[in-house]
Amino acid sequence: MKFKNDELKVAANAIRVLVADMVEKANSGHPGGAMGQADVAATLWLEYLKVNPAEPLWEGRDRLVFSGGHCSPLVYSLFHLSGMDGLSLDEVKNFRQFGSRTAGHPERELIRGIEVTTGPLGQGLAMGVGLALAAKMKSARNRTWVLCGDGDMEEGISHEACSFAGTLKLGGLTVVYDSNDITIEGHATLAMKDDTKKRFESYGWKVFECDGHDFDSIRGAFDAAVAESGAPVLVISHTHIGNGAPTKHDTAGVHGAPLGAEELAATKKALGYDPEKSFDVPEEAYAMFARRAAEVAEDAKDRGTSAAPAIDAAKLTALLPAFDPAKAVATRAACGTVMNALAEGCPELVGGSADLEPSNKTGLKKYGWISAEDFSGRNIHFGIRELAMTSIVNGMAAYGGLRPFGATFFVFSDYCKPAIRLASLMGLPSMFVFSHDSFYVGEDGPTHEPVEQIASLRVTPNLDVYRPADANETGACWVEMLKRTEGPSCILTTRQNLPILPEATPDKVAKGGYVLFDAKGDDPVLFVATGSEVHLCLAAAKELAASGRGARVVSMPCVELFLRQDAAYQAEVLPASMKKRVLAEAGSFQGLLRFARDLDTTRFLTLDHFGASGPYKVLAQEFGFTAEHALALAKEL
Ligand SMILES: Cc1ncc(C[n+]2csc(CCOP(=O)(O)OP(=O)(O)O)c2C)c(N)n1
Ligand SMILES: [Mg+2]
Repeated sequence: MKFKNDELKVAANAIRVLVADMVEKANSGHPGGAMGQADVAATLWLEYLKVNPAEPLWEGRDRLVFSGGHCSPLVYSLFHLSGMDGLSLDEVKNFRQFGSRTAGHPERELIRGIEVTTGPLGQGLAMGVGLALAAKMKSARNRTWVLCGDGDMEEGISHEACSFAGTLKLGGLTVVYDSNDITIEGHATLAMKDDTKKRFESYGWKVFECDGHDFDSIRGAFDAAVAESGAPVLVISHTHIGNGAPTKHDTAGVHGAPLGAEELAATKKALGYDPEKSFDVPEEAYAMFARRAAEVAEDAKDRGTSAAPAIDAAKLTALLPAFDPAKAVATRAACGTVMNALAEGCPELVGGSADLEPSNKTGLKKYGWISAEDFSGRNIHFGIRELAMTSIVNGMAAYGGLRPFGATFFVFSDYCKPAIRLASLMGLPSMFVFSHDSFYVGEDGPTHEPVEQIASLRVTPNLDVYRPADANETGACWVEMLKRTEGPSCILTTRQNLPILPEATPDKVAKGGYVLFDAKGDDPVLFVATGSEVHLCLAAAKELAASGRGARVVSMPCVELFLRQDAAYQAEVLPASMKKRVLAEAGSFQGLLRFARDLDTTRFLTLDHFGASGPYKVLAQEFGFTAEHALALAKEL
């Protein structure tokens, strides 16, 4: 569908004025970037983008990402004008108010049609790469469009994600860069002087430029973008921030503050609007969006909406490998064995590592590695790009129909953290495998030995953190991770071998924490442990029991899952009466702190300082990670 240029101008100005009114009424928000992108956004939506506002999750839809989440008034204008998920004018008027769907930054969970939550600059761009990659891997024909700005280009993640996309010659992806040369502190060149065009060309992208206020120029670039199928495309759209505001356009001041009554009135006058009226949308604008919606709806008619793949837990559990009880195995190795077994029953499982696959053991051996020439494999070389990997996994999870994972050393989860947080906020079922989970890494030393990471992940809302104690727990944890659809999970695995726990059955692990060993006796000590420390506690508890004292060991592979069990089960596993407790985990004491009942009768077998370089057996002695020390701590109680 093509509109006349002066028709597009009507739509673009309707967006501009709505944006300005929204920010003015809320007395909060960012009008500049949204107003500056109005011409590009109107052209994209009305002539190129395939979305069906009446069926926001239609499977064949183009995916649109607003990477500059601060430009949310642009999102809400487009969604209201087109009727996306029924967004009403009253909701637009409620911009940024408590409980409204028109939140400060666009949130995936609030309005269907917002593909991914954005706000932390750069991540939208990387998730766009993930959406485009998912489309390729599913042989889908939809396109991915990303709108982004100077901030996204300055962020390091843009380099990681776009280099990755160039390597894969990721066609179907168009990134429209709103190059207005303004950020918060002033002109963009204050902090960025690289040549974006050359930079992207060096990644293998096709780059086109346009005047983002000239509809023919915009169409020229978009037509070229759509015609390109063998590479990702960057459209550098030269615009003026705050375009339409007579005195404030082109200034940093219009980035993130209301125009003010005077400038707003002058803007409306200049655009032919009545300065006395607010939220006054011309019927002609609604009619144009309705015509476009009808056109796409016709196209969408015979195609469904994407449903999350149903995970059959019983079927997956039956696929779990049996581990020889006599043979100690590192949980990273068990993890690889388990993933390969589950991959058979879960065709949606795809992913890769940030260049550490031989260490993480995450390769799905029966399946190929994707490349620019062939996307039929299930393994991905993410390259040494942990943050982009995590965001790309999120984008793939957001696409639907895939269960993607990323992997690296646990200590580098810090590099992944901003995107893990966003996955948690969005409730996306992204999965992460973090091997080398503690100081037991040994010789690589403190740069590679996680300490505070486990506690910091556990304080992230809506994130499940699994730290299995053996191969059997590892398998059961994987089934739990695949069952989860409402948020991300990560699994921490060991480099070193661990004995097998035949008692660790999937039904027990499914409760997050369970009684692994229980000896009745006087004055009992309760051990709560995760991962490798379960074995130290088990040895200590057996000693205590042999001396006639009560001793219980609770293995706690997933604190979050345990805390979702009913109160009765939790009390049964951790009776309030058992106040004498040893909490054991090779990381910060804060990781298991919530299981202390009384600090005076609690001992911590934890690591509260950085590790060191050396053979892990020496480090374990030095740091007190021995059964003797666990026993001594218990005896102190
Ligand atoms: C990771 C991250 N850092 C900082 C910010 C705060 N912030 C929001 S917008 C912005 C400037 C963005 O400039 P640009 O992308 O050019 O947007 P424009 O001013 O053109 O609208 C900054 C620093 C953020 N949202 N995310
Ligand atoms: Mg800018």
